[in-house]
Amino acid sequence: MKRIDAALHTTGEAQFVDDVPPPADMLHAAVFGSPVAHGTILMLDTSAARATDGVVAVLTAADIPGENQIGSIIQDEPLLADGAVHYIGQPVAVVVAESSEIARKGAHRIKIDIEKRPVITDPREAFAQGEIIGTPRTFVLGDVEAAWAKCDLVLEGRCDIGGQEHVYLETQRARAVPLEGGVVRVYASTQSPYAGQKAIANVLGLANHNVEVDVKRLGGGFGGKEDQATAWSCLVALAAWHTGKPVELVLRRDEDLRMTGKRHPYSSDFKIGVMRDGMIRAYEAKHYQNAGAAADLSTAVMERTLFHSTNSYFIPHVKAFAASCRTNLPPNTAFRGFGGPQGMFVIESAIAKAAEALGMPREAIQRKNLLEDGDLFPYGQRVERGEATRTWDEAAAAYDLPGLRQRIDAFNAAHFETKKGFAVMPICFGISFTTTFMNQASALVHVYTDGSVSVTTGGIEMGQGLTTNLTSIAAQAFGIRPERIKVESTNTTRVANMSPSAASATTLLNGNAMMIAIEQIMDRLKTFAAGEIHVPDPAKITLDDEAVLYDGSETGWTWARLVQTAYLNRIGLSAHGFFATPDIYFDKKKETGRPFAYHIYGTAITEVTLDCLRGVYDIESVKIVHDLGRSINKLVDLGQVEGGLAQGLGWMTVEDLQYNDEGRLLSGALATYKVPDAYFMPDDLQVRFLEDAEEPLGPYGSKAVGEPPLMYGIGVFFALRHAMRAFRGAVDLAFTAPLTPERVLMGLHPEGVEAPPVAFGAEG
Ligand code: MTE
Ligand code: LUZ
Ligand code: MOS
Repeated sequence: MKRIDAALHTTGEAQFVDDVPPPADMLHAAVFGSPVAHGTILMLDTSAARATDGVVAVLTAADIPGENQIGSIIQDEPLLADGAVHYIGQPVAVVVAESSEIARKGAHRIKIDIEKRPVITDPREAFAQGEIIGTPRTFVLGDVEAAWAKCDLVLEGRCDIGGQEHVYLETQRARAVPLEGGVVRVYASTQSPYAGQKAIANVLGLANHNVEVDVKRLGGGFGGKEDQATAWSCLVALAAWHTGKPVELVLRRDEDLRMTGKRHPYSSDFKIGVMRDGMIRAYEAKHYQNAGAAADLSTAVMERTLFHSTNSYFIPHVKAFAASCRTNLPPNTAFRGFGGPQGMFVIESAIAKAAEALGMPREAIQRKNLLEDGDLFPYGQRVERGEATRTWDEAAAAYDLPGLRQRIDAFNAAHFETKKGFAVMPICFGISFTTTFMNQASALVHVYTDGSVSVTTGGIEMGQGLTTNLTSIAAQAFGIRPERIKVESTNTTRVANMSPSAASATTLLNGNAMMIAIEQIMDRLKTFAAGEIHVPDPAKITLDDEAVLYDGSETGWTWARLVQTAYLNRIGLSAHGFFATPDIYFDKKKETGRPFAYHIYGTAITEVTLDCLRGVYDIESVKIVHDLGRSINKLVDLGQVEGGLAQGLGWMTVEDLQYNDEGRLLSGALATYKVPDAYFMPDDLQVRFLEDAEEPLGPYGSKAVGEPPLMYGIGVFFALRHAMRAFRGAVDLAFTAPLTPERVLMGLHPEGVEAPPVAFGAEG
């Protein structure tokens, strides 16, 4: 089956929030953001904006009828700044006008006077000053303090990891429509309709049932709309509440870049203890997370950093500490991997340092320490049906890992200014929201008398192929053609209390909820059919390609006849299904439990070529063995693997977020913030899916796929480091990401890029 949206996207027929023809009297909003990163508001003058021709309203914190609060985990984030500002771009006022041009003109006329206060952009500085969000946490396994003395070698180091802009194609936007009786409907581009509904209700002082949020699809979310779509929905709802008119807000790209949070930058310290044979005995990490100016999802992101702090390795003595540090940047948020990638980068850096010190190939240490069944994660869960060694060995064999090292060594011996490097990157990613209660989902299924089916779930189509997956699953569960199935918009009046579509678990959670609803309808239909067809056992009735079978044989009945007859006999043709992931729990006091339903494993081998005189490089190949379980749609899943990899490669290499000391985003346009394009991607990209890896919990044996492949991208950093060391092994290379061509050049030539680095031919 092809992706369900493909034709609509290709023809441009697919509708996003602002593509739906606007109501005649719709107004447009623009946001006035703080020009200063930290300070006290002394004066805010909106009179010139109000006096602008075509401006209908200018709203500030004082105009909020309910609570001026949108913080989800911790209530520390006002919708509109009140008294103080904490980052550049923080919404202070919203201007509502007849057009977006007029609204922006009005916003330009707002005058603000801010008494500046000290700006912090560095997480370690924030930590030192006690600017900590929530409480720091520590995961412990064994006893690192006692273990250090027993290690042959103990090494320490530091990592500095950059953030990442989501660059969803569709910027943040929302449209609010006031309905009768004070009810408001919001069309939003959000991964979390329920978060929007709750926040709007709170801001307007309404009951949840008086707020309806509807989401057709997203032009990408990548985590950037898990929490951070909420503010824009609240602002249009507030404007609609005041004006009584529909209001739309569409952020321009530059506004979106400036005002919204990103992947968290981290600064981390590591200490690793190894034996001469490459066994890792002890590992300690301290993570300082740059949370930005409000909590947002930072504490949950930080928790996942801890969960993934040992990646795919078993280490008997572990201590991992993390603190979420408040700075004067936009609140950082979810981004594909959700803190996991940062934790994995640090352990991979520690292993690189240990390998270099021991004079061993990095992959030898990695392979030796891979997780095996029964091993403990540093959070008390045991490895069950682990695939770290299986995916590694399959990748090593299929892609000739021993031959690759020989080929690269030979190349490097024969070339001076061009060097090659490679890295193996195993991944292990836990599936489930780490906040256990979020692992629940509902679905509403209707069968109409013509045999067509309507499905609503709490899941969001954000480009990842959820609609295609749900259609396939529903068609299979009913035994009917996929054309019979229509997946509806996600709507808070049809499905209540949904969790965000996130954590890669959308098909797992919502697919199962939908299957439970379908099973209820099918049970009723089968019981009814048994009577009509005069057969004894309803359980032996099945549907295959719309034919009703008994014990595998034709009955002469079809789906259409069955549904029509059931209706006339007053059999219910609708059902609501509810699913909650079984057997997961976590005790935050003891920091142990079984937080994940299962883990995703895989291995990537990355090869690069580096021009050591210019710092520029080419990603030659990335070759992956990945576990999808039993895929629902291989093309959809392949798209997820390749797309995730692209984002991971970009994060590690060219995507360089730069803020100055005043908290101003310098890479505030897509001209200065580079993302990987088709040419940047490896020429040779191969993906093999693991056989016989069905997941009993997933719909039809499928496994989650959305986030894990991003972490294959981490390999490119170590492949580049390998090539750099082949050119100049003696220089001390930093574990600073992204490894841009500029950083490569300066890393290779620390004495200055103009001086000739070494006598020609002296190294190789
Ligand atoms: N793929 C596309 N095309 N667009 C997206 O926004 N988001 C990613 C991933 N793949 C995303 C995507 C993220 S961050 C997550 S958590 C998952 O998809 C969410 O969808 P899933 O739960 O269905 O995998
Ligand atoms: N969101 C969340 C997530 O709230 N909890 C999680 O564990 C998570 N994991 C990945 C991505 N988003
Ligand atoms: Mo994805 S970071 O869970 O939205």
